[in-house]
Amino acid sequence: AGRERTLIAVKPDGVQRRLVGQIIQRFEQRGFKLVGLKMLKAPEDLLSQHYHNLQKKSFYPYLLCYMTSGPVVVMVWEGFNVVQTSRMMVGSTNPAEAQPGTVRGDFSIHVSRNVVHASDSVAGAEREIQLWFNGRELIDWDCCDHNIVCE
Ligand code: YYY
Ligand code: MG
Repeated sequence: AGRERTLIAVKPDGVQRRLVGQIIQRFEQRGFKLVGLKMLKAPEDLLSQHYHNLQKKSFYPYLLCYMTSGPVVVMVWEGFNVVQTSRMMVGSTNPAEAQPGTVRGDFSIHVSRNVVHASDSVAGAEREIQLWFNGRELIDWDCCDHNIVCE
């Protein structure tokens, strides 16, 4: 369980608003380990696979337009229960319902511009990590505080 991984992405609005550092800081200070990080302009075919379950939604074309409007910063974070804890740290999909203290609850107001992505299940995380990263981009390393933050 200590090696669970999730995909976190700062979306184009988050990058434009210079929130990348603050978002990384939250995951670092929580105790998770960064194992992958890159910036890119996401190609449309990658996004259509990433959001394959939303293709029939009315907002889907707007979502694609937004996600290709600028670069994203994509990360893989590792640690105990990281998928569920990250979803809690990110907050509700609709920022109007996101608790203060969450990324969306602190930095956003509208569902179409909610700053950050977080995988919603362990299986979903594995799928998304494979989609966005190749194996060589994921770094196998030991963080010196591993046995301090987790049994
Ligand atoms: O996983 P999460 O990002 O919290 O929500 P999803 O239901 O997977 O939707 C992905 C993405 O789509 C959401 O972060 C914003 C956008 N979206 C939207 O623009 N309008 C909606 N009514 C619902 C979702
Ligand atoms: Mg989702």
